Amino acid sequence: MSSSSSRTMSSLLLIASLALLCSTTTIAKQQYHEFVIKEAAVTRLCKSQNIMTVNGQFPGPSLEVNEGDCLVVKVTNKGRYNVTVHWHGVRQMRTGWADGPEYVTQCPIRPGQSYTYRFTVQGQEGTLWWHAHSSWLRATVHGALIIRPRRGVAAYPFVNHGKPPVREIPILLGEWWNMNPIDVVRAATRTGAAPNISDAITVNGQPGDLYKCSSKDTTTFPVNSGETNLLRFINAALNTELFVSLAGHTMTVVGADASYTKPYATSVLMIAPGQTTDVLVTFDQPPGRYYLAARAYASAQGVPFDNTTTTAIFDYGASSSSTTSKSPAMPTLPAYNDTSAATAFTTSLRGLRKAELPSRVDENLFFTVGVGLFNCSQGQSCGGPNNTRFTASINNVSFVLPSAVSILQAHYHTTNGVFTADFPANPPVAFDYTAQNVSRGLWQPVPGTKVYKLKYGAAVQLVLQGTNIFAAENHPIHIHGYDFYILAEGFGNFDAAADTAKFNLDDPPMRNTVAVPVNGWAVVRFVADNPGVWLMHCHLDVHITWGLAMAFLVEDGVGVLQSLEAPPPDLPLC
Ligand SMILES: [Cu+2]
Repeated sequence: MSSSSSRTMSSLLLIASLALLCSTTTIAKQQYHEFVIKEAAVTRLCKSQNIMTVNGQFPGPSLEVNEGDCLVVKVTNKGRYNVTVHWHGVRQMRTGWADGPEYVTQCPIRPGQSYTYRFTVQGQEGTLWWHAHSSWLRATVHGALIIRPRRGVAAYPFVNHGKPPVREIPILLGEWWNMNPIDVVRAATRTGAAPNISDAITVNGQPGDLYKCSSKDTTTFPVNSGETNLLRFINAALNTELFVSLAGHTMTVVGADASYTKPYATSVLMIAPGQTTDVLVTFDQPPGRYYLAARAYASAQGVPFDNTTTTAIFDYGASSSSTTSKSPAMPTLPAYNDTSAATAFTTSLRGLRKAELPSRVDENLFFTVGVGLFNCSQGQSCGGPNNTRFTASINNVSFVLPSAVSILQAHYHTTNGVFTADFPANPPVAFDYTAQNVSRGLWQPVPGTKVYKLKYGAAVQLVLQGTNIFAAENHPIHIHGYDFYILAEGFGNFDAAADTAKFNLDDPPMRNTVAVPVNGWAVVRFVADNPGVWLMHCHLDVHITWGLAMAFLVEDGVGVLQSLEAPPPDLPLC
């Protein structure tokens, strides 16, 4: 070996070992946190119940890092259910073992056990979040993950009169059941029927003034007159896409899913589960109290949903009793079925900078996404419509998790029999996906644990095509381990000949979750530069429960820096 190549090799090894140790440069730092999963008693909607929490907090603790920092989070399970934690939107370059989806990248942390997640947050700035990725625990086990620009060397690209925002306010939108959410999903899985809808939408864990027994605990955000603040919205709800509005104030979107956007001024946001939206608001109205309100965007016709409205209060001028006695101003929200309002919002977002897109496409994928119904087989409970069981699928495969080992472990140790690599690149049968009456013969998917293999560095274009099977619906599709550009979206069937011309290759928004229009399509592009096994799924938990998921298996490239790290020694066993 020549001296220069041995020097290259040793510096590569040095970089690799530094990455493993999680200590990086002098600027970046390592943060250590302990998450104890445990029950806590809370009262909502006049009723006390025990919920699963992190450290007894609901919502859970906010983690605040600077870009480039390394997080070390020891999760100890003192609850009664298996649990894992997913760091939603974090790219996890080479650290798939820390991604978290149960039976995909790790076996669950059993009650009494612990596991330490180690990863670096790099190349992403804005708002992400963390949540349990096991059954429906994420209903109450979730919190914000805030990423500020790198310490000392970078700043927000948005300023107001040369000043950064005065306050930064995380706003977690959630969904509340007057029941243990685990019991809700278990009942649905047993009967085959749809799970119960939630009883409330929440802002930072509180339903707000429009619900019984809730007024005294309504979330209130104190602000000062004239200041510009950064609101970091996270939709942590399980099954509900949300419209959000703030009375009397314009919101200027500056980021989504921890990627910056061109500033976009609007009176209403649509945030799907899994998505985040960062907005600037200048509090320049007459001092007083203003409601922030959120309620469902429910795109599936005839499907029950939580039609309640959550509120929180922005308060500037609360100290005088004359203003507190008046009820706060209420914003106007779009109707629950206002697809035009949802589409107007999502299609207005643009990336801040010019996209770095490869001109070539190596993998042209076309995936149908939608729900379906299994016919009843003998001995089954079939509580779905007309004696069926609800299901969901991608390209007619209804995803089944393994149970003895995770897919990533099976891949790393080349264990056979856990998954197959034959996930189809196209629907097995082409049909009119968005027709009024899709033939009943196409409503029943095939269960399977299938992955789609990608070569390291492959440029992937993926058309996500919604179907009108059972009921068309806007599906928030999330890809683990990747951000992707959204090149275009539309209604009806994707038509390559006509729709390719509409692609925005200049400044498309980059996200980790795309809300695929109801009875429509979205086209995303990414480069497979992160080796590992990466779940892609609908972020409506009811749909992932039914199998609306698949996984990409991205192969190692050349050398250690293009390869998945070795599994950590404390990786849980199944
Ligand atoms: Cu869905």
